[in-house]
Amino acid sequence: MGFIVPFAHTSRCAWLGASRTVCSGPRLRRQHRWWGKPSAGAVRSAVRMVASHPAGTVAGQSLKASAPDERVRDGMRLHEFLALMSDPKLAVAVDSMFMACKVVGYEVRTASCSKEECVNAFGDQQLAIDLLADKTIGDAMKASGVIAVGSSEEQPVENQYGGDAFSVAWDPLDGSSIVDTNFSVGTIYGIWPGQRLTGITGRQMAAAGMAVYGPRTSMTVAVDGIPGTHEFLLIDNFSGQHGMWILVQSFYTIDEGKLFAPGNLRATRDNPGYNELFDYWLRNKYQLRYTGGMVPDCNQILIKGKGVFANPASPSAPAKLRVLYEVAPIAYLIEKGGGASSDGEVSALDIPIDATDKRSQVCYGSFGEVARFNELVGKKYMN
Ligand code: FBP
Repeated sequence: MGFIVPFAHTSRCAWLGASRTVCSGPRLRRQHRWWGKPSAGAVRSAVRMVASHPAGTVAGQSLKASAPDERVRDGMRLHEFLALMSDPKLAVAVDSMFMACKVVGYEVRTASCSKEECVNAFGDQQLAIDLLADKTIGDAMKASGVIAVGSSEEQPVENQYGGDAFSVAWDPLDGSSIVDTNFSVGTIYGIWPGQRLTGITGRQMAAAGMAVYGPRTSMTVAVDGIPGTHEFLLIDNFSGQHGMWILVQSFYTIDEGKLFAPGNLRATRDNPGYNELFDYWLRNKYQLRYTGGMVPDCNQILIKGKGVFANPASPSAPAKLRVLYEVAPIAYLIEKGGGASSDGEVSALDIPIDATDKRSQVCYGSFGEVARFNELVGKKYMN
């Protein structure tokens, strides 16, 4: 099923409003509510959107929420959110990932690292930080008791963990090329029902998340049965809430807007479509926001509620992002958050995962931006 560049999508965003302060963190973000009068600005942008976008399409059944879950509220604690989930075993799996990422956040923040090794605060030599993170997450998944199969980008095999309900795939520390430069990095994960991680697609996921280890430690998560994508903040200010995960905002729409994160830029040399798209962004004065870390670069699209992330392939710069550990889980978060994803033709949630090392080019963002990617880049250089 195809979607013509969605007009209704933009006008509906205009009905959003309500700002709020939640916890002690420096946060104030718009939360999308579904009632209120569309502002003149929103109508103008809707008109501009139709005028500026190619009649592109975005394939695949959107996971965009028809309305928010009124039970989800800012300031709620993680255990209150988990209690809303219909499957208690899935809640255990998600809770275990939150616990593991809290520890990984601490390890990232305190271990002084070079690429090869880490020396902890006690001067003890340690595994490189991504192997340390991988072990922390693997141990937590085993201990949860609900995970049948676990697999990570560090060990791309299907490990039997003895549980019976779910299987989980994770990239323990995405952004290995920027961790030593102290840029924000993150953990990405996807949870599937059942006992296998190949012969599946992202659309079968039951939950996904990405932890961001930046100035703050946060977790962006989406779960089956609860509309939208939600951001939790780890409180580490030695207050009464120290060590707690608190919900700070929810995302239901990704608007049209001029923010771009162009990955694998070397591919513009021999992918004319990507070169054309890059020119389009420059010509239309898009704001460049790219760190080289997929987690912060994609998370910003949910937080800003607009923009596009792309990592296209070309003959000399083939696709490197892995569908199981990176591409599909982030597609789930973006699409549940009201945006779109694509491999140049279909939603990234519909890419068959026939091997743990399957790689793909990808684009995430507003429906209009993804439609333009499909139009200009397509799948010419994806075998
Ligand atoms: P790793 O899995 O090796 O960390 O690589 C993934 C990644 O670093 C992404 O985080 C990022 O978006 C991309 O590679 C950067 O690609 P490029 O340097 O080609 O723009």
